[in-house]
Amino acid sequence: MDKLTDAQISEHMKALPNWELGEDRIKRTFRFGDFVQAFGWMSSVALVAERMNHHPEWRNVWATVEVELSTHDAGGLTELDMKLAAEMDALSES
Ligand code: H2B
Repeated sequence: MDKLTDAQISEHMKALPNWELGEDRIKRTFRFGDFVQAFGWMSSVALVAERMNHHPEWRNVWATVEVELSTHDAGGLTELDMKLAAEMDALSES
């Protein structure tokens, strides 16, 4: 999986307005109604992540989940990060 160029990253970020672009990663904090909703969402995301073989860095505190995505194998952002971010957004809306 190839690292995305700055131009490709900019294009992807248009579809991910709730995500913040860092040096080599994208970040978003998800807020849910309570711990069970947060952990339920994490469980759904875990299945998607495992299927993609692409795994999030995340931190859960009660109803909040802080997520950072990057592709360590590529040393930066790839299509996989953008795909997982979009899946996370979609699952948080359902
Ligand atoms: N997840 C993420 N986010 N980045 C990776 O580079 C990565 C991964 N690599 N999940 C995979 C697993 C790799 O470590 C294994 C060995 O396939």
